[in-house]
Amino acid sequence: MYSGYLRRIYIASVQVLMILAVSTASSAAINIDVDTYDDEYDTTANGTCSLREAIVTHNGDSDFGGCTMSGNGIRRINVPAGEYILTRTGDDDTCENGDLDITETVQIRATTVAENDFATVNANDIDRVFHIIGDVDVQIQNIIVKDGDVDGNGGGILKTGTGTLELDTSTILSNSAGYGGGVYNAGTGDITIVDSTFSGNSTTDSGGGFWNHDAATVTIENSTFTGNSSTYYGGGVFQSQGTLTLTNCTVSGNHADGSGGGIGSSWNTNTINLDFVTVAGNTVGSSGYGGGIYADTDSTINFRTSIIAGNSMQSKQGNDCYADGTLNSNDYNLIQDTTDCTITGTTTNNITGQDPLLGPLADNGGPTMTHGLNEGSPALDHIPDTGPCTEGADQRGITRPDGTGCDIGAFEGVLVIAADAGPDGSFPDSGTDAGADAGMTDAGTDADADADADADVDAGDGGSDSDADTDTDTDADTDADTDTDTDTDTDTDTDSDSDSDAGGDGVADAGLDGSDAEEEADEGSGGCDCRQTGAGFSLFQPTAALLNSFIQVLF
Ligand SMILES: [Ca+2]
Ligand SMILES: [Ca+2]
Ligand SMILES: [Ca+2]
Ligand SMILES: [Ca+2]
Repeated sequence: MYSGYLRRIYIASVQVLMILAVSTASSAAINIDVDTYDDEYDTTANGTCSLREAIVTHNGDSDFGGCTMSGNGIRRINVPAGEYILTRTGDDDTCENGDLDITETVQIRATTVAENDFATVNANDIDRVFHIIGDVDVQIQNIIVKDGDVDGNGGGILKTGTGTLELDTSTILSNSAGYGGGVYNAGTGDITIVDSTFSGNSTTDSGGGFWNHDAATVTIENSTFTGNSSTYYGGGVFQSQGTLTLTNCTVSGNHADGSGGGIGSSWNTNTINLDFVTVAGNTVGSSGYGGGIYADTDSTINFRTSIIAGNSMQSKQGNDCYADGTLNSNDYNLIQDTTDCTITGTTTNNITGQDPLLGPLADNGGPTMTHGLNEGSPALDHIPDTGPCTEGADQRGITRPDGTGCDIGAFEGVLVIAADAGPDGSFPDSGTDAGADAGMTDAGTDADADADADADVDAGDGGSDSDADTDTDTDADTDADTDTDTDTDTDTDTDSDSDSDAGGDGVADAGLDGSDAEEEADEGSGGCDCRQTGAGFSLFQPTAALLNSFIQVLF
């Protein structure tokens, strides 16, 4: 689904990962290789080693269930790509049933990584997925943590203790919990999250995607939170203690019934830092303040070089932001709507009241989804390359700056939509119309800017389609071009011919070339007989998803 250039970047990245994986694999490790997708817990070893049994083996430092420890060094569980569905119901902390309880330092990683081919651990709503207990260090790499469900803390992952947790190139997907739908931190150890996605997680309290509840230091880089929801604070991210820093991250399309649709903080003294972050399209319900970000009384949110735009509240205050505590600007932000939002700090080079012209959340290259910047965005090149441009690459890994300066937010560069103009029946074609056609922002050269609402690709007009498309085609012709398109040409179309496909060819009137005997006289003042192009394109209706797949980036 990548364009050629991005595919090459992706393949190159995978190759680098593979090289790293090989080099890592050759380093000293106590390896356990999982070799069954079944959720086994065999007190008498049966010859196959499940993920659950592998964790038990490391926890107990003794071969179990068919798993065999080998080597020495760091502890590692190698998990082939595919889906591992947890089926053993029951609530314990011994890893026999329900969630996978980890009580020993370990690295769990997928071993045969390819595009869309990670290892999925699916709790199938019987319990959470991973429960990290005690002062142990855990690394989870290339794993999709899916469909955990608990009434308590952490639907996907619950972490306690003073050890560290690293989530690397992983996805926390569709988990639900009472507190912290995706991941809940109840320990003081550092948490690092890189190149990961939190999507579709939910909670009946706060922290739809992630809740940092303890005095931990949380570092999140190059990651995306989208489609998460909470009943109280923080649809995407919530913090009630500690320090949480988001760098090169996207927080998009999350919802809280309470305050902080994208990011919220409350309860105890805590600090959130945003650096090159895009917070867009998040919402709060009728009791909520701050559709994008919300800082409660004891909270400070420091933000710089970040976009906060297109978020909305329902009936309280602060579409993009709201502070009962402190929203401290460290400059070079773009805040679209500052109504009811008190911002302190350095605001000299902030942009306010402007639309950043974001593209849709999409696969723009790199391991996570991002919002691209359309041409003309005020966020482009706003940050001088020296000084405030502290990040040498964007969320995708694209080098900053592109152009004359660094761009505000998580994405560097200009989105360009692949040419799709010509009525040549192929896609993408070689035309120059990069137009909207399916609701996307027109970045192209088509003079009419694709303002017509019809579904045709609107390219054959060469910019001459100035009619208002109200043609109701009152003529009586019954040939194939009976105007099934929705254009509504303003010409009055007095064509009173009664041709009934005089050409006899049963196909759309070939139009203005004079070659078809049924040539109509209703070209109208606009000069565009759109019925012809409409008929010609009836076989091709590009979807937004298909268009998204052809988004490219200018370098
Ligand atoms: Ca077994
Ligand atoms: Ca447990
Ligand atoms: Ca358990
Ligand atoms: Ca730039």
